[in-house]
Amino acid sequence: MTTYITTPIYYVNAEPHLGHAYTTIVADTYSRFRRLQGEKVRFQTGTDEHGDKIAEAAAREGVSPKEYVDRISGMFRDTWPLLGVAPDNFIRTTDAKHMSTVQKILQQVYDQGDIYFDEYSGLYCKGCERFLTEKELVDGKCPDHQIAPAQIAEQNYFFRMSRYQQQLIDHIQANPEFITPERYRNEVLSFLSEPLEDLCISRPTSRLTWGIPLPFDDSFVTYVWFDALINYLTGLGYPDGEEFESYWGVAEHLIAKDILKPHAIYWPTMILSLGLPLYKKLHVHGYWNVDETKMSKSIGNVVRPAELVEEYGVDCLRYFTLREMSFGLDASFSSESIVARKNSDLANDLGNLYSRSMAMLVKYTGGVVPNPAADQTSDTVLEELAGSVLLRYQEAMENFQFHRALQAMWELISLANKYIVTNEPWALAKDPGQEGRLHAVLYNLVEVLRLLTLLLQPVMPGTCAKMATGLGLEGDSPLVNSLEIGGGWGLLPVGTELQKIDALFPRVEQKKVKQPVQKVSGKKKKEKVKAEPLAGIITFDQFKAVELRVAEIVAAEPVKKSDRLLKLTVKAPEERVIVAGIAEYYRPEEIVGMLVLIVANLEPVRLMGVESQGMVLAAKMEEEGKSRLVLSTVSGPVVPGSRVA
Ligand code: ME8
Repeated sequence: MTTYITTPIYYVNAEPHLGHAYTTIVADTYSRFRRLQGEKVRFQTGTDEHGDKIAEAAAREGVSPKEYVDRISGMFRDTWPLLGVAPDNFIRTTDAKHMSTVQKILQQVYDQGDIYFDEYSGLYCKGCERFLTEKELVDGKCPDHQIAPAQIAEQNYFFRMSRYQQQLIDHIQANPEFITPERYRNEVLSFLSEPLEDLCISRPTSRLTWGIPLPFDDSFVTYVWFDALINYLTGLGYPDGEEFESYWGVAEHLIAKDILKPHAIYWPTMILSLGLPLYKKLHVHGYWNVDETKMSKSIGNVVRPAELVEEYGVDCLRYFTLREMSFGLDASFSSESIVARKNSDLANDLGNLYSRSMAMLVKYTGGVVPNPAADQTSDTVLEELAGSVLLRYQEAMENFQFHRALQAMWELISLANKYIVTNEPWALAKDPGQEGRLHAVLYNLVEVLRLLTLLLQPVMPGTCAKMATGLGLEGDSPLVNSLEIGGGWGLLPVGTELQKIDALFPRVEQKKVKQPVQKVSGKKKKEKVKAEPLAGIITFDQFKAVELRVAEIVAAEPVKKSDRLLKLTVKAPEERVIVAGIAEYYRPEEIVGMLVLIVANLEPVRLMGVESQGMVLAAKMEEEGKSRLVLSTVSGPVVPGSRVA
């Protein structure tokens, strides 16, 4: 099996930011995952170097376009290794090979009558480098660039896109996986329900010279999109390269929704005109936003990936982006969210599991993988969950559901951390009669670490290389490099000597959030206070006034005439009733017996006719655009009524 995965080739009119980093990290992670599955993989990225935007950026800097594109393309190329990204090919549209193939393709399409000369007038957006239709405008402006497009009339060459409209519709309808997630497929089909206009594919040299000359009329250069999309072929050595043979049939393109139309409409119609099979899949993701606005170089609100790597580490950045964004939807960047992920998911959950387990192995077995065979009371809880996590992981990774794959792995991490607490290896170690059991518990833990090293490798390759060293494995051992060989249980050889390694994820301090300052102004003007997250700093005495307790839910039932509320009877330690807005997330029977945290000294309130004597604490999560409440609980058995300090 083979995989060919591409990113967009990025415009070199500004340096790389988190948006570019995300797409490229996804492509890198996916190609590493396919390699773990034993596939032959080709991963291509590169830079898009012709067109108005680039010519203008060079002019602004007072350098020749060539000098300019060499410099910025170099910045993109140099950024990828900093992010642990290792493409197999980096293509530039100024490469001689690419330029000559684009000309050959243009000639072929022209000769077969799919390109004609005509006069055109339309609304042109420089930011998009394409003509927009009236329908695409919002308040007369391009929604992506917030500028009104210019009315341009000129004679140009056109590609007969309309000729392939029906064939494209049929293909999309017959292949539900062609464009995913589904919302983007629907968007494309809805666009295609109107008659498709032909595509203007030239620019007169009187207006732009920085482009590939048309082979049949040198008073024009090629429209940048017609030039750029062809990179996916030229990067494989089309038409007669060996790579073209092996990889074109399995091409998967990865983009954000900003360039859906060129990839889902221009490109497939171009491919059909060339008489080639269509690409296999188009994967479309959402935007990284800062303060609700798309991160973009033209808006100027960019986050630089190299700086994030410096501050948080490369694997933390990779993990954060893949975990935080549900593929297909928008996500927000903030330094608070990356710090929270690092401290909680990486340092606490994964880092602690690794360091605790390794420390116990050093202490109780001298750092040698013990033999679990003598255990008379063996348990399979970790093994069973590992099996189901492996299946869910593979399915999620194949479907670009990276956050789901990571959630599944974190279930295993969380169970392994609980397994330590419930099995108390330190107590087993005190009793010589329990040595067999101790060894089995430690073996199960070290085997979880090995599996995590295998599964996490596409996301955090550097960390996993360290973890493999710690487990006494060679970096290229199939036990941590092949899902087929390493995906089973009980594979880490007994007697393997573990190695000491540094902490995987040192914690980072959350920077102090500034208290929003409200200016008091004498004028009667309505003050617009910018919505900032409230730091909510309180004194210790204020905190002490809040009485938090552990409560056991002894009964639960829906509150009449409410979809949202459950009436809980809790013991804390006296019995009381609390009304909680959790009916959408929990069924009454599943929470009876649960130990939860409550605020015990709130003034009672009546909710839908029921008096509530307190409040249950829950974490609020945003998942796929919906929020969800998860009850907070305690990690071990606690007497109901205990104070939470
Ligand atoms: O469009 N959030 O190049 P480009 C998520 N040269 N991803 C983002 C993003 C954001 N805020 N901003 C950019 C071009 N991206 C053309 C492509 S391909 C034949 C030609 C990522 O530099 C995302 O992958 O504007 C998006 O599709 C791409 O950068 C656009 O890069």
